[in-house]
Amino acid sequence: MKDYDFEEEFHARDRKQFRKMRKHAQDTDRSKFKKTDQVVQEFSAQENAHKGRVLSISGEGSVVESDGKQYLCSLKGFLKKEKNLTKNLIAVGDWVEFQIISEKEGAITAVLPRTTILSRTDISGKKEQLIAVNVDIVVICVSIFEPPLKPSLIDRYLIAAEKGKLTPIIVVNKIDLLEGEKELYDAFLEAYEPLGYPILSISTKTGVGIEILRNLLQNKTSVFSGQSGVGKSSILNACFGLTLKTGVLTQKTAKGAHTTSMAELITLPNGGYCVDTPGVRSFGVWSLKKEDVIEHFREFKSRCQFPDCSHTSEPNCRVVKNVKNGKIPALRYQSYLTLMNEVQTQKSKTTWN
Ligand SMILES: Nc1nc2c(ncn2[C@@H]2O[C@H](COP(=O)(O)OP(=O)(O)OP(=O)(O)O)[C@@H](O)[C@H]2O)c(=O)[nH]1
Ligand SMILES: [Mg+2]
Ligand SMILES: [Zn+2]
Repeated sequence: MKDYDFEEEFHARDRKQFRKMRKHAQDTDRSKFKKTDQVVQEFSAQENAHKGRVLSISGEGSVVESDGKQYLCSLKGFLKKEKNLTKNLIAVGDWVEFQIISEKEGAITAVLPRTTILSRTDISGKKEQLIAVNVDIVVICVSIFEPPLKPSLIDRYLIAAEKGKLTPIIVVNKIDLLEGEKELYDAFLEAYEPLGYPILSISTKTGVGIEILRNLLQNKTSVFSGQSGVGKSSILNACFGLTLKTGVLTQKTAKGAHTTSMAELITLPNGGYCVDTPGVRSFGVWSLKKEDVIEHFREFKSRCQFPDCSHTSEPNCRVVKNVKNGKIPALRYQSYLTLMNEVQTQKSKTTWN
């Protein structure tokens, strides 16, 4: 299987197909579309605005829920003109105003102010892509093996969470696979536990940790993020008795098969919401700056005697010395170097293999 740099590339195949079908439908049925335009105008005159929440977005439009009903909504033309540095105007979790066109259709007229934003750099490297908004918690899902741990991906999500005002929780799934091979897991805990982020080790296979996670997410809105195949959908199924589609790993690379194809806001049985997202292969933090990286690796600051040190090649830098003598975990420093290298070379999009 081809390795896709961004999951969009993977799913683009389906979207292309869908666009073709839509174009064909439009070409062959102009009357229907004209009629819809007309109805939208009539409703606009009546200022018949409803408030709703965006559950999912696809090529067909945005599914908006309001008063227990779902409407497939298009965007009003004037909203589209606002497109600038943001790739998508509407995101999963958005509160919107919309006009009802029919039993199942609507048109979004306004997007209400957002409290939190989880975003990334889009495939072009030039625009911000919103993943989910108005979400309290980002669950950073990782596994130690299958797929292998990528510490710099964790740091990318942690930085994105801080920028977007979300509370991060790191969930290490698949700990049933650790038997006898705990070295990398221990190194990860040694590096990340002292930083104070909540870390929870779980297994959907044995059930360990599932109840704790369920309680943490109850009555909150959370977004599940991470590489394809780490078990995001499996965890949600285990915690909340859902039936989300889960996939198998490719045997050769132990990577996921991009099973979840679009972000979706799901109502939890006993209160709260969660967003399942498609797994990423790379995650560029939108508008990542050197200061963001320095701020994120704040534990280095007190270790170094030089105020403007990059902690890379400066002679006598105590951070470098502490890495050498093991006082700073190599795992964390390696992640720092990866991110610093990215901002210094002005690359907004990188892979980290
Ligand atoms: N050994 C083990 N395997 C697990 C565990 N949790 C999930 N898996 C397996 O991991 C594979 C991928 O799970 P998914 O839930 O589809 O992963 P995902 O993160 O949602 O993947 P995408 O939707 O592609 O992003 C499946 O074969 C699951 O059965 C676990 O705790 N232990
Ligand atoms: Mg999934
Ligand atoms: Zn230094």
